[in-house]
Amino acid sequence: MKKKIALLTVVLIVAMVVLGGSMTAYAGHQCSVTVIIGDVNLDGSVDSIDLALLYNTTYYAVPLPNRLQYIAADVNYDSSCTMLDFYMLEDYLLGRISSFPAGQTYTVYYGDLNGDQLVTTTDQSLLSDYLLGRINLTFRQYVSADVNGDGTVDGIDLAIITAYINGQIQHFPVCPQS
Ligand SMILES: [Ca+2]
Ligand SMILES: [Ca+2]
Ligand SMILES: [Ca+2]
Repeated sequence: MKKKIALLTVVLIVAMVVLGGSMTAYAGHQCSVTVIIGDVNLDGSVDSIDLALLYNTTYYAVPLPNRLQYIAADVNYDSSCTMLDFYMLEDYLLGRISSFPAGQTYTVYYGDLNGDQLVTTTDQSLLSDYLLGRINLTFRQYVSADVNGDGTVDGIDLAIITAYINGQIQHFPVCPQS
């Protein structure tokens, strides 16, 4: 009988450690996506195809389908996608420059608008300010704010971020559930 209780205690402790551990991991779970700067078509390499795509976007005003592409396309990091980015990408591909002001890669942490890699009330306030028309969001902020991944930043994203901060949900819909 004593043995059985001891075994049960061990099983309970193991279960608590395993469950507790996974719960902590869940609470801290937050996904990210990394973009290679200059890789406008998001295929993993920076080449002439990206330059052609950037030309279409900047010269003919053909919109890029994915907001992540704007992060990749804004190589001079002035929060807009213009011919200046095109010329800079051209210089890069011709070997005239070896780096971009925007850096080599950028990692978007979903829900994190102020770039501290955490999701807090600061991010919530930035998003409400944007929704109220008080501020603009950069390409990087826009992608991070779209936590349901529908390509638009709106009140639904704010509701999801609020629920996340309040501990009502542990995952953003945009994040893959494993
Ligand atoms: Ca590419
Ligand atoms: Ca730019
Ligand atoms: Ca959204």
